[in-house]
Amino acid sequence: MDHRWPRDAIVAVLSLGLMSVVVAQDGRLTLPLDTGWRFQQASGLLGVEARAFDDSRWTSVDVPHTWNRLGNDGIERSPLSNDVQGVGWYRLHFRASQVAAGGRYFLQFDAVGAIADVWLNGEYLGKHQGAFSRFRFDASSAINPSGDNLLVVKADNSRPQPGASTQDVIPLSGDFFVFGGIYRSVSLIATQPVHVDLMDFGGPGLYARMLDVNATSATVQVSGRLVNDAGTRRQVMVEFAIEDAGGIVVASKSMISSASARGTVIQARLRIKHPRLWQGTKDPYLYRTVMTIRSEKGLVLDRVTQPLGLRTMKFDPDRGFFLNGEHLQLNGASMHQDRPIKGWATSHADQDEDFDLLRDLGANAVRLPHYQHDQYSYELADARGIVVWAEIPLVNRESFDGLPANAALTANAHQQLIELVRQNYNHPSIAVWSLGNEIDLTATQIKGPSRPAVLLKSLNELAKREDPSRATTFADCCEVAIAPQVGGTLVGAASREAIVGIADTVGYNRYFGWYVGHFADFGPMLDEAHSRHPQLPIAVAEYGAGAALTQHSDDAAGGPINPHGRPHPEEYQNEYHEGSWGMLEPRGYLWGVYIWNLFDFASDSRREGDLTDINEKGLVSYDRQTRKDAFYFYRANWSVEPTLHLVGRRYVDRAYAVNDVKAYSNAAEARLSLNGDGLGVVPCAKGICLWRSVHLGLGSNELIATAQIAGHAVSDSLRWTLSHSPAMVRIKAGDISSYISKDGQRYGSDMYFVGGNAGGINPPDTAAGNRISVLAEDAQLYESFREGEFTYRLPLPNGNYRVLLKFEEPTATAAGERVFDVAANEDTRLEAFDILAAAGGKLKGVDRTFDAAVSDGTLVLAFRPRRGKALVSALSITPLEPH
Ligand code: GCB
Repeated sequence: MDHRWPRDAIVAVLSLGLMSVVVAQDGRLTLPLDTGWRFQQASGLLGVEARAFDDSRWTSVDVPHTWNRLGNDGIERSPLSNDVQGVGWYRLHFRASQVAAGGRYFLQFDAVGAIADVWLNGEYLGKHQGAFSRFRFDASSAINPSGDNLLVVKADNSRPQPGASTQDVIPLSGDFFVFGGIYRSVSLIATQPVHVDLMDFGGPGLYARMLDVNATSATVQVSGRLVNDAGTRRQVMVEFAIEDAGGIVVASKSMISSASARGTVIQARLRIKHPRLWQGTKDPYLYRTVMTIRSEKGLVLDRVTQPLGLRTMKFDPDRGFFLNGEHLQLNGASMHQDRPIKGWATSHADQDEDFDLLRDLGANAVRLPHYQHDQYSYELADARGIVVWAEIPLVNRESFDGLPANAALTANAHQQLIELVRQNYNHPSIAVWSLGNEIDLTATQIKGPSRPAVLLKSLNELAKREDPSRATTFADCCEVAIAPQVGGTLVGAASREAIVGIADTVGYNRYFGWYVGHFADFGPMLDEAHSRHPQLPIAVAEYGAGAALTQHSDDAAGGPINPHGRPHPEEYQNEYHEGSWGMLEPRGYLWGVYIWNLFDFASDSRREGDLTDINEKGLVSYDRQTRKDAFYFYRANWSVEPTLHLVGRRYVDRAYAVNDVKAYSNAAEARLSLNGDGLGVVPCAKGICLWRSVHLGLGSNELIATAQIAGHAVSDSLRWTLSHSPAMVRIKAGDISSYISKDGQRYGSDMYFVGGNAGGINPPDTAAGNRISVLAEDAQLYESFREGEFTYRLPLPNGNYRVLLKFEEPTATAAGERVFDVAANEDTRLEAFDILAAAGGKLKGVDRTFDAAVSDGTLVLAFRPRRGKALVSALSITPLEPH
């Protein structure tokens, strides 16, 4: 582990003349360079690297820092947003002092988005292309060890496009915002001339590979890269040791080596008897691998410490994932690295919180997409026993023109893969290296020139060379024809080059019931994929649905949803996850499932739900303050922590008096009360407890659920209000959302129906300019409908009612094409009704009214076709006498 010294401390130590003592003990020193920067977002500046350049008007900043800011203000983009992608300049003055004669200095950047050019005291140190990996420059010749140093960094996150500085730097595209700036820490590392290599693609220079791990012994091969910058050959002592968590050395080996300028790889095999294995969340036990270089006199010249977790990981195409020989179902979620206001410039505390939420969900796995995350995240995964999917930022496409990736882009993808692997090689939590995500999303068909397979194969071979011990994977969007059920057409039916099977495993990104088809398509699609690739371990790398905290539905099955628009009722996400998990959970061949996404995240192409610039598929809000209902569905299914959560706490002002009440819980059964009155005990199955047809009273209603879970009494409560008489029901048929009519009446979203299909005169994703309208005083009330043969079973107090039905004809062009009856409690009230004839044409609103009596608590309205399909747009049932 690096020894971090406050900037003042190192100077103080040096000036006291104690440096040699410190170096002798610790080998290397790290000087954080996070504070005191000057910053300016500007393209076209010249001479910024020169000492004489005047930055006095620049902004004072500390890093981590980004100039970009994304987020919403209400439903709109925040006026404080800054989505400018281009150049930002940073300048820092700092002092460093001589470590020892001939000492070496390295500047370390933990990440700069997306391209960095670096100058020290006017000398150009180099360029790094890639927004996510750590990189270092040898600053020994440029540094002024005893005086002032000027460090200048040009960060460039220009939007990738042909001709841009980023045109050959992955990712070329993606559903996430690439923040610009020095968004992770910067430090100066001082070493002795003989040291562990720091110029190994940002890696630690010390790598431990497990050769054989079992309960009785573990054999670990350690490799250390030794560098001598002294100019003359030197004999040194290299010690490799494995320490347990308490710092006790459990295995070690020493050897004399002659350190040469070109660098020497030194290897040793260490054996640990009766090892304590890294057992995931059960027991994430960590050892440490330590490499120490000593001078002939025994002084420590350098020391590097890396995490070591002893474990085996295996993937079986039929039985899934195995940790240390035992089956482990990987239940995971993905998370991006951004936060409101801070963007990518997050802190360790932020990452702690993210992992706390992941654990609270009950997950034991994480996909860290679509790029290399901060070292600290992988450290957290090690420490908490979370199995990691790590990934390079090869996203959506390999070129702009559909041609195969060019040499420069291929080289950049290779560089970022080597960086990912070397920098994270020692994290026991990492199970797979992902070579990319949906790289053929924009690919042309097989006859076209795009060849994602060529790039993927080269990356796969590289990953295998770099790390033969780990499996590779890839997140697939578009494999051919594997969902025959979806709307009768083949999903991904365009012939594409086969890329599933290039990596050792695959993860499917699929959104049935969101972008395509229905949740129920997921199972058959996966079975088809499994039988197509019987030897390939398969996972689900993404599935998810958007959820807005302020948008609600009475019945998420009541109407279609526009995945690319608004609204995105929270209740739909619940249905989506209940339905999808029902497909995934029984399929034991899946080696893992990853929800997309644990958190809402910034994506400037999105205007969805109740947000702008945010992808709101998270189970937790962007600010991490609100766990959406669906979070608790997984907690109930995945976590052993007692969970009892009443669903719908944000949908307070209810449209209907009679609702099903649902709780997510891992209790066997739960009890519900309404305003103090018991409503009974229901069993909870697969995480869901359901009380049917709960009648709310006018005003405020308090619901309290209670249960016993593993000897703990748990409870949850919420308040729902009903602001109209329970003897009144107004329904907007075929709509997932409620509607306030022009005369101020509230129509709830479609509910209480049995059968029929939801429809509308404008498909949900119709652009504003292309929408058609109905001729009616309140046109919107007629735009959606329920169609087919269907019934409404309306819970109402006994009494007499006026029934008002609203119709419009969306498709028929002649009278007689659509003819149906409407019966109230089996009494036909509209006979051979023909909307077109009654309205005098297509797309014209027409209403019908009749009275009906309720004597057993339910009004049944049956819509029965005679010719074509029956249809209704809105229903309004009001009492004839006061209730
Ligand atoms: C995907 C992508 C991911 C997107 C996600 C979505 O397939 O891999 O980057 O964010 O879908 O939300 O559409």
